[in-house]
Amino acid sequence: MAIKESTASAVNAAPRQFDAIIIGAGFSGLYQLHKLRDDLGLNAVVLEKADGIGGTWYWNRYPGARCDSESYYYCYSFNKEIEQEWSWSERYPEHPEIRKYLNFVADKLDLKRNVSLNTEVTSATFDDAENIWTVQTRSGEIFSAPFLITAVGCLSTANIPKMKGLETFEGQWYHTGLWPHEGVNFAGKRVGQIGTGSTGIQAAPVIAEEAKHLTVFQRTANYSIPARNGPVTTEDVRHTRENYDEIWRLARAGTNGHPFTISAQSALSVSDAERQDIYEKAWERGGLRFRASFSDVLQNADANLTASNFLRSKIKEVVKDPAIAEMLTPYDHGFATKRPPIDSGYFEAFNRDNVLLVDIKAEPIVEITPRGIRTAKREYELDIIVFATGFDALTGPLVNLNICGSNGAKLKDEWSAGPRTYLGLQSPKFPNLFTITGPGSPSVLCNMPIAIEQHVNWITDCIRAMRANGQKRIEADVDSTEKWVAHVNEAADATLLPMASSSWYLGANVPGKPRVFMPYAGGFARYAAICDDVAQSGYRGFSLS
Ligand code: NA7
Repeated sequence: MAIKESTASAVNAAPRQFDAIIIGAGFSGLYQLHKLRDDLGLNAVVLEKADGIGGTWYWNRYPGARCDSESYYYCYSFNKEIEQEWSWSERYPEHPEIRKYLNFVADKLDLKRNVSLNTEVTSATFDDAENIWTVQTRSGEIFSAPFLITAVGCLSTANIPKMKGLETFEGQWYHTGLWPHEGVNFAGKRVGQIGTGSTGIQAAPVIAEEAKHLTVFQRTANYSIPARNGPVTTEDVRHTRENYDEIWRLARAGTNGHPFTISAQSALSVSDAERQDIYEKAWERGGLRFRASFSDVLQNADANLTASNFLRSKIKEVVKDPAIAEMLTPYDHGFATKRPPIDSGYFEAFNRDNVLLVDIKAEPIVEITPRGIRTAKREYELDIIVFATGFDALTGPLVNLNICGSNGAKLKDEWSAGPRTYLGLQSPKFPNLFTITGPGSPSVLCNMPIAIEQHVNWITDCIRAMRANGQKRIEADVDSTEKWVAHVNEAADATLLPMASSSWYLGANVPGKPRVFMPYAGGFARYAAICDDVAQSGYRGFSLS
């Protein structure tokens, strides 16, 4: 087996020395390995907690789990052979196909020999005298390298709410982000699902088909656009392969890393009939592109209201029972101010006899009992509880690594009031530590592979330049970080995004987490241009020595 496995026998062995350590073997870690090893000739290693590659897609195997970006651009763009050899089967790739794709890429580039699986990083400590990171793993292995790159993903720390009595539940319970590989048999079972974000909206219709009964516990009603998933035809594949250059050009030129442009016209500049027609067409086409129907859906509250109202009316059209339709209709936030889900039959599922909706704002969950979930009103008997309750997004996976930087500074403490990064790539007091798609970068507001490639290329170029100049240490300046944090806030405030008070972009889903808008909302193209400019200036805002 080419992939190396960490073993308990390695406990407290001498540090294994590398030029670079990468944490995580998803899209970002694999590409970073390829760049450092094959372009720079570095001795790099990827440390991966799981027993397989795939990152987010290794863990998220819940029913209905598929990507909301379309398959032809939810992939790498750096290798023409991969583009021409791989073909997707569906408009939105399902989780097994994404893992298959990543394995195909890893095999093609012979990456697995430098991936250490079953290797969970438990701490990382910087040595100021030597400019070396030392990384410890769960089994006691020690790795060291001048450069440490976290490629741990934005949505990889499950948010499992602390609900009274969960330990007394006599059925089974699962979090969607930690789904059992053997699957869950819902046949004949009474299932309770908590959470109606993108995940819950994907899972509910599939669970409803399989289970005897599904109760959906909804805290916040959500908008959703039909995905309109379907098979990819031979003609689609041919067209994509012939047009990849243009697809990537468009994706990199845009706000969200998608290969389509946001309309230049305001939702308020057209007649009601024209606007309705544009929304109808976008609804029929399906997917996240609905957001691009007008220029100002995310900038102007009145424009946003037109989209929100259109989608509210669709819920009422689809859901037969008006009382249930009303419960499912969001009023507390505007469309796309929280991450908009796309679905395959979500609202339709509530027309089924075996699906019940419970509004837990009206009847809060009081406790989990041995037999199910008790709300303020009654007990719901359940065999299985599915927590579709999301993630401690962006900062959770980083803070959990127990990172200790210069002079003993702890990332956990430094970020206690919210993440502080320069360009989302580095934080003061953490020299030679780079984060791929961390807070302060477009990350989750972007089609991830595009954001990942831009970061990996930038980090690789930075390390290349440092080596060429004989520099051993790079650290973000406090000043440039302060300015960047202010700019991240300013970029968010120029949109309606901070207005959704329950958004995970703000950390609002995790009790006690500071409310700070985390991703960079200024747009991918603008962000990439800033990063390029910083690099060309000789890494302005960083101290190099
Ligand atoms: P999300 O979008 O954070 O959704 C989580 C859902 O779970 C959401 O409806 C939450 O309600 C609900 N939730 C969270 N905690 C609780 C508690 N304690 N009680 C009841 N309900 C709760 O996570 P997803 O996994 O769906 O999606 C994450 C991203 O993955 C998605 O945006 C895409 O980028 C891919 P709330 O809205 O907070 O009231």
